[in-house]
Amino acid sequence: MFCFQCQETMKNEGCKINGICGKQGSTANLQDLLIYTLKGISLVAEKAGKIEPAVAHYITKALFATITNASFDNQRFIELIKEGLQVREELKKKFKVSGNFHDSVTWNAANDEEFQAKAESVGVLATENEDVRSLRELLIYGLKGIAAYTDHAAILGHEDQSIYKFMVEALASTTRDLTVDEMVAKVLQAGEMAVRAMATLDTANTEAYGNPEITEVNLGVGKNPGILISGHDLKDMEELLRQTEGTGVDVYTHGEMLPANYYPAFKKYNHFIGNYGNSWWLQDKEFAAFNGPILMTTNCLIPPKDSYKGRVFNTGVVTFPGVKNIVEREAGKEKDFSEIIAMAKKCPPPTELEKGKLVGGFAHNQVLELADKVVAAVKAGAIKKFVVMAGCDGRQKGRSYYTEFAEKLPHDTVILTAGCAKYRYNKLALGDIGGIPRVLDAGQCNDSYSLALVALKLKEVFGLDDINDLPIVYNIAWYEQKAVAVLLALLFLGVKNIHLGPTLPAFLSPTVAKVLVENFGIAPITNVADDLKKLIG
Ligand code: SF4
Ligand code: SF3
Repeated sequence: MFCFQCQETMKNEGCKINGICGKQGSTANLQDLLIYTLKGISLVAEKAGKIEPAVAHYITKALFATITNASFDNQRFIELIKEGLQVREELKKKFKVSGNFHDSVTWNAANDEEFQAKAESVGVLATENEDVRSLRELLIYGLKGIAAYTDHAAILGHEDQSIYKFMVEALASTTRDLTVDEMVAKVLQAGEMAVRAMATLDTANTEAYGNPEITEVNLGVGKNPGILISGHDLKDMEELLRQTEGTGVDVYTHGEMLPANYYPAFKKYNHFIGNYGNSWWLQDKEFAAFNGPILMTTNCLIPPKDSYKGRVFNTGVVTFPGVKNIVEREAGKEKDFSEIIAMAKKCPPPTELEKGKLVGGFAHNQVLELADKVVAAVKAGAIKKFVVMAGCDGRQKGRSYYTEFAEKLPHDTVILTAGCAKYRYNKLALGDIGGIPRVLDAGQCNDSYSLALVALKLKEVFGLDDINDLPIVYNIAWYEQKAVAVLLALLFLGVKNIHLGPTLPAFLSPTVAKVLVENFGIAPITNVADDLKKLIG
């Protein structure tokens, strides 16, 4: 295997035997073969000149399944690859596409051993030139993030066909010898598509569940048994809340599901108690302490410990061998969570981890309602700078940098956040500026779109020509591929001088990193004191 798609990759070079994430080498290889199969399908779809909905949905689901910490199950990947081969052959037949124009269009395997053998030959390192490899993988990781957001939006009935068209073009492009400039252009186009994907998901979420609003989220526990729900899928959240109503079972969010607390449609449920615990990497301790069943709706799952494995349920693209999977909803019906609810009834209530409250819900609509107050605070000099600290959290010790950075920011700064990076500082007592909290949480990583909208609005209010003239600086933490999509989105929107940490991606070759530094001023973080001086002055 060779995988370097996430921030925790071995020695910031690449995982070569097994993943730091717990993914086996054979699983990583099958993920590579799945991506290779998608390239073949895309080449055929390009020749066919048409992307049918079933093909678009298959490509989206398959890309999403390869995101870090989503699926650890070889069998699931073999099924997905077989499905892909079928999709590819049917496309060829239907649109009379023939010829051996690329191996990804013709390869096949008779059994699981042949799948593994093929998988070993089509990985990341099959592209020998490190700059070509770097740009192709940057594009593919961006696509994975876009696919995740596209899938969530599609579940709520919102789709943008241009995104599917781009996925196909982009995947097909990675089989061709393009110039560096052409590859860079594709990567930037992925940024544009990431903006569209997040915008589509924003519309889907807010039309279905209302606009997030300022909310005090309870961090303590109640007396009833509970179900803990994590991940990013709000449709699962909706159905779980409806099915648990009146059962005596409470619902709590974990990790990236925390922002569900901000939506009016969910706040109306009295048995929705609040948020339990922190970000994904603490789940081994926190899931053990929760005592009741846990539903993982997307990444980030870590290999469950035996002490609580029997209480974990997966759904959507999340799969782990030996963990029960809640099957997809049939058209017009809900997913069936009755087994989880029945288990919860027999479990003790959660062990309390903390008490108190957390304030969030500052997505674009809510912030724009406060716009006058915010603008007045900036004009009066009460707010000197906004610091975007969005992105992901992770288990590396060095991420305490973000806690320290938040603590040491001057009191006339406001942190804008989204994604699970916030758990590094959202429980600090950072106070407020004239009633505006110093940490404004917009929501999940996809709600970084809200932060971009706020920046564009401020640019308009202050009559500026360039988004970079705003008193906003960017210190972003990344972990997995959705953060890659968010980063590309910000670059597409013209944001410069983003500081990225805890490390620059291993998949950026020195030449590609240089392109990003020279054209966009991207820089790695260094230490808190120097970065504060550089970003805040
Ligand atoms: Fe390693 Fe990250 Fe790939 Fe897992 S996802 S194998 S930790 S690079
Ligand atoms: Fe977190 Fe995985 Fe990225 Fe959605 S849940 S931000 S790491």
